[in-house]
Amino acid sequence: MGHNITEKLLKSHLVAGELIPGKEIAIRIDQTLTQDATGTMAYLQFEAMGIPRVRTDLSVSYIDHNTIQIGFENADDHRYLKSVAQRFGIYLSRAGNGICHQVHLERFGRPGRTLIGSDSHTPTCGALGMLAIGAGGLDVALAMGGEAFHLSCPKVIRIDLRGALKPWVSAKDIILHVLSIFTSKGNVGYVFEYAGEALDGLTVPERATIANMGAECGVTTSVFPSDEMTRRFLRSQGREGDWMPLASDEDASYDRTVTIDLAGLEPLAALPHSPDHVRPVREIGPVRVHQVCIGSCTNSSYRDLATVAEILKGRKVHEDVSFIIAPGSRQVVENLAAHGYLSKLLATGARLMENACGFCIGNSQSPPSGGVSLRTSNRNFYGRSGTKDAEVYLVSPETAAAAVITGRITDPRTLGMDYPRIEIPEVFHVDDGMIIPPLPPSEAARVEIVRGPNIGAPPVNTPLPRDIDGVVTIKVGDKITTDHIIPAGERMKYRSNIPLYSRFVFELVDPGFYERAVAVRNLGRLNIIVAGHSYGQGSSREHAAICPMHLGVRAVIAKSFERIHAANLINFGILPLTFLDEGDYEIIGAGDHLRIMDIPKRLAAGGNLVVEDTTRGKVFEVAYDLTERQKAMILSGGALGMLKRRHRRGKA
Ligand code: MIC
Ligand code: SF4
Repeated sequence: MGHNITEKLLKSHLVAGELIPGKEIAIRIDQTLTQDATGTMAYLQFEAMGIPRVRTDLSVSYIDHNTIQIGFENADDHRYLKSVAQRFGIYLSRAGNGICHQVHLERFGRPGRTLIGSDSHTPTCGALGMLAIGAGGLDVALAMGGEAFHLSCPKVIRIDLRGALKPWVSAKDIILHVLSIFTSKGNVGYVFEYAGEALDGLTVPERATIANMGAECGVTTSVFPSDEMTRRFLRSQGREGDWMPLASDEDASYDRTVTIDLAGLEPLAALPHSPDHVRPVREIGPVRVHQVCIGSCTNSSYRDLATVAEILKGRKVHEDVSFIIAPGSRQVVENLAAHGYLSKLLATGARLMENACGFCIGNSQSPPSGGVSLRTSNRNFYGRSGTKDAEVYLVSPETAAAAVITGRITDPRTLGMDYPRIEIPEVFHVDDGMIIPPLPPSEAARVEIVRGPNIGAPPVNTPLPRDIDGVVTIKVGDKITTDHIIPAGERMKYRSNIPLYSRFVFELVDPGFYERAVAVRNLGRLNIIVAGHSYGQGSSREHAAICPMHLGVRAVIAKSFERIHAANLINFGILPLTFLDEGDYEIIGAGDHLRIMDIPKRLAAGGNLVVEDTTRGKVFEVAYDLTERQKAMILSGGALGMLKRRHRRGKA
């Protein structure tokens, strides 16, 4: 039988396991990417592994998240990242060069290759026919060290795109529609593979918008074929030589097929506070808008910004609206400028921001109190914008532009103008001057690594005790995101300083958590988190595991987990346990005293773990989904601890 694209990519990189959905496999990783907010920790971990140079075909370190630099911390991190890149053979994309996913798509992504990145939107490069997966920094560090990447062999859903988009409807509306079908939970362990005649009309940056937000569905990744469109895009980047064709076989099979008629789509929006809370824009009504932000790794390509410029040409921003533009890359800005679009945007009253994550991660441009913000980004989680009571809607660039003019949520089809269709340059102006290439090994070995006072040692957990004597320090509901667990925004500058950053764990949900967790830890007990479905949605930030670990959290009992977060918990020696009977979730209360006995023995036997809630006088069982490799990792206190011990044994 023939293979689909996902199977082909997995098969050509498989180093262990069999391609049986649900079974653990290991694949070889060709490329890695990191960004600064997760990268410092990833490189500290890489350093701890004691490997002289990265063993991938290509590794790139991007500086795009913490570029506001209030205080010395981030500038110190940037300096550290540069020195590490030079020491270990890594490309460095400097601050101001652009958002990692946009730049990687433009300059480095290659069809047929594997990529893992310490950022959950790494699947953006799936638009090029890559197998691109988001992971925790430690997994990326291991891949840089030449270790295979372990994952559960995914099931593949084919999304067949038919027909053609109507005017004013664009790629963002396709993925919002996909989110309305699949929602943001229950898709762990799947890959979305796009197919169908409509792909002929979708450029690579449009495909990238779709692949990018597959992350919000929680899938392992999204994949597109590599076809003539892909070739054209690579040619426009001066990289046609990187092209290879990649398509599914005629008789390939899929777990399921969903067909979408693009002609039936209309402008959509994700309402506060979840990307899957999708409604047609025309049904929302003329809600007053205070801010419009266009950018982020989802919608900041040349096509997106040039379209906005054409819609807004000759108009002025509504007086109640603050209009923010954050282009995806320096290349996008330079090409917009060369074709006259940048001046059109500026003449409209756009506030031009750096080519970085910026507003999307809430480290700048927070909306006013109770304000409504229309954004082209991918996440509108509660509080992420930096203003707790703000209402953030996720929309296409076209719908965002309509609100710039009217100051209201407006269906762009009602603007009464012709839909501008943008000519995409056959060849982009390309300048890689802001990317520092790796040094040759002899020079690299002499580079001194520069560490500022904000940069601590990578934290390592202790081996798991036989019994957990713990307290439920917090009980949370469904869909708790990593933004809830450890906020980014203005707190993100402490990413390299775990003791300091840990003070903000659950800050948005329960500001008393930190004090309580420390009190429990000081009593010599362990902390336990109890949660509902889809715990750890959203980002790949391993700080959502590291900081709780630092506070003595040793187990999370949830109804279900998101993939990257579960992997991060395991990597740092925290047990991810699931309720066998969801009724037990209702019984446990915050503050309860729990005992989980004989853990190593029970893990070895493969049976469920038994939890005794001594406060309620209840005993119940919990399950776990751990391979033998992961069990060993948890028992020895996480991946780094295990690796260090392995190295010590190797040396002895
Ligand atoms: C995000 O969009 O939430 C981030 C910030 O890019 C994160 C990574 C991080 O927390 O550093 C992600 O998506 O993985
Ligand atoms: Fe940056 Fe936002 Fe994309 Fe995360 S989602 S990588 S913060 S632009």
